Amino acid sequence: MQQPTAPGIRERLVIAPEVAEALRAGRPVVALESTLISHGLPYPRNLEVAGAAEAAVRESGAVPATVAIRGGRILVGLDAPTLVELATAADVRKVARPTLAGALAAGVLGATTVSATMLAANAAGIRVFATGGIGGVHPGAFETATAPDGSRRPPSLDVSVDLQELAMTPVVVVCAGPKAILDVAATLEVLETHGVPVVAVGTDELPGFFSCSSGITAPQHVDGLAAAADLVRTHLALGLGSGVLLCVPVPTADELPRADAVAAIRRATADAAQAGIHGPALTPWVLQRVAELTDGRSLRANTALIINDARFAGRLAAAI
Ligand code: PSU
Ligand code: MN
Repeated sequence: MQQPTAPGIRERLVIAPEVAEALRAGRPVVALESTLISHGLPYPRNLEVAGAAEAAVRESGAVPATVAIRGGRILVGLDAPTLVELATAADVRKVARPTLAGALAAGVLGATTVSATMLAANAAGIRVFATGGIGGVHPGAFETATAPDGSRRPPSLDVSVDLQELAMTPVVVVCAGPKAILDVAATLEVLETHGVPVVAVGTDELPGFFSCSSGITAPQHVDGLAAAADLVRTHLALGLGSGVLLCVPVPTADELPRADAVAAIRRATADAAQAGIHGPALTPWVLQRVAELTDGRSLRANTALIINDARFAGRLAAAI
């Protein structure tokens, strides 16, 4: 599984001066993804969250490096106008490992998902990356489903490339748990098969993205920052080649109660199947539908958890 950093990726990087300076001096840097800005949250909430996540990284003593794609280059660290463009432009491309070359060759404006952001971070020498939730195994990926009209749908095989990237790229991803719109138990199994440590922080239950808990016991857990930093340092020093998934629960005051989240997600997932949504469009579509069904309460949780993850990642980067 282990791969050396693809040298061609390094040649494509445009690292912002502040980020380059911090990396040279060995100061902590945290990578942030941009798909949650372009596809994960509505405007203007997305722009507020992007700014607040960068501010949270700074407050915890690290330099933020939001990643995006433009003009055949991978930008590591964005200026304010580029953040605004990502938050407002209608035609931002969602770029993951399989679509990286296509987006670079076409020269388009692109937002990076977890997989593409990990590739960029690794090439830049950034070890810690904060996001909201990773992609994973979608419900129905492995089972035959029965549609409302009685017809049978074959397994979709929709498993996010994020899981494969965590297996291949030694970057620590801080999230609030696999997105609750996924088959979380199946996602954990695939991560285990790929040798990716999944570690809950401050709780022995796996955080449930919108809610503090998913109702599933975490494969591993640590008490807090110091123990998380020890585990991460040890994992990276072993040189296994894989990343680590650290799961930090959304702050209790901002969570969407699990029963509400489950009901909205069940409905949104059924609506997506009815509407024939699949592939890369599925995750953004379901997130938006959940926001509608919860009268925006899912957005409050989503916002809070992203900022909370960014703050924790900043402290972690400073600690390792
Ligand atoms: N987390 C969020 N909102 C998002 C995503 C994560 O809170 O929009 C994005 C991430 O970029 C993740 C992607 O990598 O969704 C997964 O998409 P897919 O399921 O198509 O692999
Ligand atoms: Mn997918």
